[in-house]
Amino acid sequence: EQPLIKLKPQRTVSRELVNLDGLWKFSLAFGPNDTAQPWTAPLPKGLECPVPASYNDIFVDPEIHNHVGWVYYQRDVIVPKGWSQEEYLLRAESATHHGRIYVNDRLVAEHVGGYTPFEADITNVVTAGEKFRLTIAVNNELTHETIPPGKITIGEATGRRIQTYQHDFYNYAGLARSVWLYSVPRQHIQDITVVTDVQENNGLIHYDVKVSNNTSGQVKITVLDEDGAAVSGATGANGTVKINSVKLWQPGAAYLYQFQASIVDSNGKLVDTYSVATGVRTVKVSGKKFLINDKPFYFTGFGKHEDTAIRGKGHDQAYMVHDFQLMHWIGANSFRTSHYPYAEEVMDFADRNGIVVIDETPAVGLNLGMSISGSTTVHTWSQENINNNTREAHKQALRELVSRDKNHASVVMWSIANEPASAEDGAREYFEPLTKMARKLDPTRPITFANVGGATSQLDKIADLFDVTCINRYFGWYSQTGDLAEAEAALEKELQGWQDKFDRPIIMTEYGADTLAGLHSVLGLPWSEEFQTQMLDMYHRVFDRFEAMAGEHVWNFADFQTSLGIYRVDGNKKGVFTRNRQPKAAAHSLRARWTKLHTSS
Ligand code: GCB
Repeated sequence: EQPLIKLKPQRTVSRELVNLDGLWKFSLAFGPNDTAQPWTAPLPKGLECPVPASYNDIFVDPEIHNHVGWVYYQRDVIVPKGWSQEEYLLRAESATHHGRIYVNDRLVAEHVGGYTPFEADITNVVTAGEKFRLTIAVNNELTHETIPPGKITIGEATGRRIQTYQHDFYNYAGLARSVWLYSVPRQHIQDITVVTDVQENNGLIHYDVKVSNNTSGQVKITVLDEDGAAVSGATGANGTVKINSVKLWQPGAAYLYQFQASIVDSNGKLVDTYSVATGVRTVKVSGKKFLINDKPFYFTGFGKHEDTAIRGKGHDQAYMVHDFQLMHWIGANSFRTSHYPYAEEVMDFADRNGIVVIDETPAVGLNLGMSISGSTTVHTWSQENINNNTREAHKQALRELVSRDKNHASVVMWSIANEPASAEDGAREYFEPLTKMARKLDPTRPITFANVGGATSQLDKIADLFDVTCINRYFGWYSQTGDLAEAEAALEKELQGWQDKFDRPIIMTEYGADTLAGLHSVLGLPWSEEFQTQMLDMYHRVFDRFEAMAGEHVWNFADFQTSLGIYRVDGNKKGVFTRNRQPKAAAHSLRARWTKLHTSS
């Protein structure tokens, strides 16, 4: 059986890697019924689009910005001539939300789901040393049966297709992450799973290595410490390796071993090798505590977004490093990948930086009754809305997330969805199979979902299926607007309800207020920097009264772009930093609280 998602391409002594990022030719498809096959010929001369980047804000063209449907990216690629004895694959780290890869005229891979990678083995399609035309088609449409869901309507006057969706962040699309061509030996490692444990002073790595069917060689394991010294080893495709006097991976103090798996032939010759950076740590929920390495962990940090000006959701190393620097500066020890899996580079970087991650699927907006401009009376969990096909797509997204991110020490919990309609009839039937699947895919990490305001401890129908109570609340903003005394009472009541209901940790996974950087108010009126600060302070006062509180993630790390709407002025302004990462006043009060929390614990 082929692993669902292959190991992130790595250059090792047995594997080579060609990065295909850069400027690609770019073109829109003309319509949904377009019968043209643009991949069969060079795209017309004209537009070039950078990869990685969302295409929407690159061009000064509303037609492109608002496009609904397929777009095409194209470039020439040469398979290195030295690869004639190897297998070689193309890999797109993401194509939002539906991608097709064509080599010359031929379709070689197709994938639905915008935030996880997919590949094509092209060994038998192109000869080593030859040039080929690579076209990647990307479609941004969201329907009630995709994850995330959305809806396409037809403009009455224009006949134009209009995409709407229930989440507020903008539906950026395109090739927002890297594209690779890479080689693996004929006999190769297909997948590696590591699970770590600690016994007294020693670390254990339980492992499972999957190799290609044709493999005749033996699997050998070597574990190297950060100085490159071999500290443990084993033979065989699965088993346990022990590290004496282990250095643990700790929040804020990462330590990573290299778990090196190799295939060695009968003459002792190395056939293939691949390394997984492995942090040894344990995660457990015990009563009201979230334990990392058996110590209570209190989450401080943010719900984030992959979002920057011009690039949209394009992965950018400068922003990534800077964002982590800012998290460190402000005393954030963690973040949630709201509301979709982030670039794999971000997960690697979190591992190396000791930042803890709640890893979320792209299941956002499974909630049709929710609308910030007024309430509706639709039924979310129904054949015409979120139905069994949606759930199948959701299951697939979950499988791919776990398959991709299972080896990251930084990932301590899976978030199955953001703000589903968990108080509506049908929610339990929808979620129970998903929670079962998540536990089967990964019995080692707790699971959660981010509960929506209104689905209180009395009304919610699914929270008992999960391990940790994560709630998103906006008392003082969407309700009790501007009235922090009323909001405080409401928040207190809400937390009391959850604490009484379950003997387990509670994390506030969203709380915040839209804040226009530079707007000040001596009265602390909404939208001002003073209000944001005062509102967060109020939440913190309340959190500190509850024993079950295990964390606080402010919404959001930075301002981000949204779909159009009268509630948003050039995007969502709940950032503690502006879109270009300047601190608002609240950044300083958060910093004071969080750095103190961490020095006193
Ligand atoms: C929420 C959503 C988040 C929104 C936020 C807001 O509850 O989970 O995606 O951006 O509220 O600011 O309205």
